[in-house]
Amino acid sequence: MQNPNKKIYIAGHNGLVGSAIKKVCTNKGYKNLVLKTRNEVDLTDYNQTKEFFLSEKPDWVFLAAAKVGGIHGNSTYPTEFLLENLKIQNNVIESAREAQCEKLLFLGSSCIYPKECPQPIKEEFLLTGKLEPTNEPYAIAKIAGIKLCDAMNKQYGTNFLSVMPSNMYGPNDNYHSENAHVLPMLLRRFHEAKERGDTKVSVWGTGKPMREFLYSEDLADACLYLMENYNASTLGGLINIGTSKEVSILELANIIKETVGFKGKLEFDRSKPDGTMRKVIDTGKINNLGWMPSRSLQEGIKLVYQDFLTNQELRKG
Ligand code: GFB
Repeated sequence: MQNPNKKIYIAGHNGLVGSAIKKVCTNKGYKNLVLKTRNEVDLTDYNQTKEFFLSEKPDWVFLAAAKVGGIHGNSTYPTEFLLENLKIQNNVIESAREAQCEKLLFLGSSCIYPKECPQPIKEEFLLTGKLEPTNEPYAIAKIAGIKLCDAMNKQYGTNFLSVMPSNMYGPNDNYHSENAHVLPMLLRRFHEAKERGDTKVSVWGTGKPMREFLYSEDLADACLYLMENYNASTLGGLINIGTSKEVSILELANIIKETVGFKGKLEFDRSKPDGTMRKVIDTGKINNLGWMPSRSLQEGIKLVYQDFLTNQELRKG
């Protein structure tokens, strides 16, 4: 651990990833966390963001504030996914440079890589092909953020790193019935079907796409580990974080069905898109630095179901 009094700003501390980073930093003994809600500092507003950074002058910045969502949300609101993400990341990254922050960690997602990438996906495959159309606006915003961090490192000597996790899940997720990611949506759908005594549950697409799921606290642990140890000039500006373990959507649905205790059948809705068929990332770079994930998918889903049962009315959105 480094100096426990490091001033750490977590942008997006109430979200899936930001709340996990907050928990891991607190558990490791960091005492000086700066946490601001959207009402206190609107990160889509450059003047507010700059003023906040210049008065607080954090040492470390975790940039976990973003407009995120699943395949339907991404396809339905392409403008917001592009524009809100560009605004937030531009304002935060630029302000962090102006406030001379020591380090910044920018969070994206494995969907930034080309749709037809060789698998597992290495960091160097960025910008080697066309993107998956359902999440192109989000991916383009995140690629712009990676390039902004790289440009500042090169031109101004900053130490800003971009981290690309696989599909995330964990406590404090969004359970919206249409716009959320597959794991929380299926968890909610199976739970509600069980409560109503339904005999079947709809699963979108063919069930064949493969996904790699990472528990949010494992990601947070990796982010803090990197923050404490990385130097973007030796590590490069981009690093993947994942488990390297894939499951099909069918396998995922069956694990959730079992965890929830739903006894009926699955019904595939082929009118809904499959999206990318496969996107397993190569995690050799972070594994070689000494970091490994610790939770299995079965374990993680049990923890998330407990969180859902405790907070379900808050989470549905
Ligand atoms: O999490 P998800 O929506 O996003 O997962 P992506 C979509 C996959 O799960 C597709 C299937 O293959 C869907 O057909 N699926 C099955 C479902 N049932 C459901 C359901 O009830 N809801 C949802 N949402 N999907 C996102 C990107 O891609 O991944 C983002 O759009 C981001 O930009 C995120 O990168 C991590 O994995 O396809």
